Amino acid sequence: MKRILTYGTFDLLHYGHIRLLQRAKALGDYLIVALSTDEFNEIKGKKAYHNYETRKKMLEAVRYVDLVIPEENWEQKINDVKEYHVDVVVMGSDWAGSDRFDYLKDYCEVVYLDRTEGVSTTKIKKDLGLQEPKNDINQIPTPSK
Ligand code: C2G
Repeated sequence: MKRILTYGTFDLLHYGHIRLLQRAKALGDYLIVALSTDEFNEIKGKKAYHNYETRKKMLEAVRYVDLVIPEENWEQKINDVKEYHVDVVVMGSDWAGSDRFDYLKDYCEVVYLDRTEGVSTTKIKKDLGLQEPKNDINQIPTPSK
């Protein structure tokens, strides 16, 4: 049983995430996703649209995912690899060579898969106009009824 582990926020689950999970699972038999908690997202400087529980439920519904665990800090990865007997850590190529992952090569294989071009959670939010509203000082306040 070859065990694969990947990390991420997986907010507004999209085709780029699904392709990553699909290719990661194809490298082995069991795929674990360490999902960034809302608190860790704050540390990462990310504000997810869906909270952790919702993002977890969505990932658990993906056929390639066998287990979802919380990602609470940058430091837990070696422990995760040992605790879950991980053979391969997989990340998208935007993480290639990162000191957040390359050191894991002393404990398991580390594979970076090409990122899917043209889609991202940030792009979806922007295209849907979900970006945080800017304080438009010129906005004329609507008169209260
Ligand atoms: N991804 C991808 N193609 C995209 C978008 C994302 O392959 N178009 C991959 C990313 O490279 C990552 C995974 O999908 O491997 C999850 O992406 P994010 O949720 O953006 O993850 P990130 O915020 O990079 O969190 O400790 C590591 C962090 O938790 C990784």
